[in-house]
Amino acid sequence: MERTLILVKPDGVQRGLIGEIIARFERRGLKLVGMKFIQMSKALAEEHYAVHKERPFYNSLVEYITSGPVVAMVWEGKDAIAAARATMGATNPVTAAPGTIRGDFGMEIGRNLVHGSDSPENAAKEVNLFFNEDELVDWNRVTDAWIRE
Ligand code: D4T
Repeated sequence: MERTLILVKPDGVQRGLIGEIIARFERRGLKLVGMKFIQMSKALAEEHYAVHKERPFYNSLVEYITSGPVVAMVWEGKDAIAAARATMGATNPVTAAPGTIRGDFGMEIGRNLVHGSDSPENAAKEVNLFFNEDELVDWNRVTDAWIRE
């Protein structure tokens, strides 16, 4: 079973899309194992986006992700990382397919509503960055037999 860190970014929160975004992961069949509503500190944002430190858009990324509260979540499932990224759509909402979160609600790369881990290594790092082990819930979902073969 794979886990992935998903963030509803400040634009998703401000635009009242928290429920809409969560519903898409939930309906897909991913299982929620952790969730919190937080204001990210600059230090947390800099660590989260450390891989982009040398990119020209790094400062605006940090400013954007700390500009208001975010919803941080851990979702679990078989191929959870790829499934979540497919549900989110391409990084740039303009090219994201209709039916995806970014394709349905976004217009610009700098306001792309959600973050999702892009590899198992990064997912492990990001989950640890946002959650302590005791904040993740191990639970049995009664519908699993109808979602997984
Ligand atoms: P995140 O990390 O937000 O889920 O986005 P992606 O995983 O889909 O995309 P990414 O790591 O390539 O980019 C991280 C973040 O930077 C913003 N960005 C990216 C930007 O503002 N300008 C750019 O040219 C690029 C490539 C958008 C997402």
